[in-house]
Amino acid sequence: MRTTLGAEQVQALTDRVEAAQTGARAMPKLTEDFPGMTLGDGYAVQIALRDRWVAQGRRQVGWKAGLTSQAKMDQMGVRVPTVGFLLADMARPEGSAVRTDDMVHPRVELELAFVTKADLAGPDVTREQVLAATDFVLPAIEVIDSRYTGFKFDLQSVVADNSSSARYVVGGRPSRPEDLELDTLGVVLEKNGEPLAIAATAAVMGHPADAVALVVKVLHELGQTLPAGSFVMSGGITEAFAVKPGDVVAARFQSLGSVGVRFV
Ligand code: 0L1
Ligand code: MG
Repeated sequence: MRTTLGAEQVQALTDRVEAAQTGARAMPKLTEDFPGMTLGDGYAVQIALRDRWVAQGRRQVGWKAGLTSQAKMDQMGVRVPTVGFLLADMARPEGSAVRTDDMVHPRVELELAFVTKADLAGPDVTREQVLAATDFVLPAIEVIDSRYTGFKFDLQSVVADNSSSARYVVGGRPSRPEDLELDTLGVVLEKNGEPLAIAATAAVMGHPADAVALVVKVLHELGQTLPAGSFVMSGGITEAFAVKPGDVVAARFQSLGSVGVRFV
């Protein structure tokens, strides 16, 4: 990927993103100060943040695909799917109370998560290769939190902000991919007992395994691979919905069960 920022600028922007994330503070888009920033620069900041946190002892468990459904792209006005890293300490237990005071303006998404059993690498991984490399899938809720003012950003800025990654919750029944049609699973997202959105998993790039293939392709462009044992969230099936203290969210997946969480 083409980059324009020097190492010092990448570190300075990494400091800025880290401060916004850890302090739950909204910031202007990075492109306001660096209008020539490229997508490659956004990923350079994201990977620098990942490397910094891993060096501090935080453990990476995998990756997420973002903006993989038409509903999400329409909602955010961005046309290209993105990737973000997931750390073990971003996970919250199913049914637990998730704090909102350490986030800027959290939103929830309902996603199909994959756990892999074989390495995946390269620019042209197929849906079939992803499915063969998948140990099991399970329902997940992603809590995203853009650190940009008003949840408004461009592609370069959102990638630098780790594609708005914040928290995630998994639950339901882990299931083998060969036992299911992963593209035709119906899903319902409920908030406070009311259905907010009803959709099917095909909304994610036609098939959620294609989003995992896209993650592998982007990782290849960044000189990385997806090792066996990775946890991958394949992207929101519907648009994202804002949550506030007191809200209870449940994601119900056909054949896979439910996952729920409440916000405090
Ligand atoms: O998980 C996602 O789809 C988030 C991607 C980044 C854009 C956003 O914050 O909605
Ligand atoms: Mg997501």
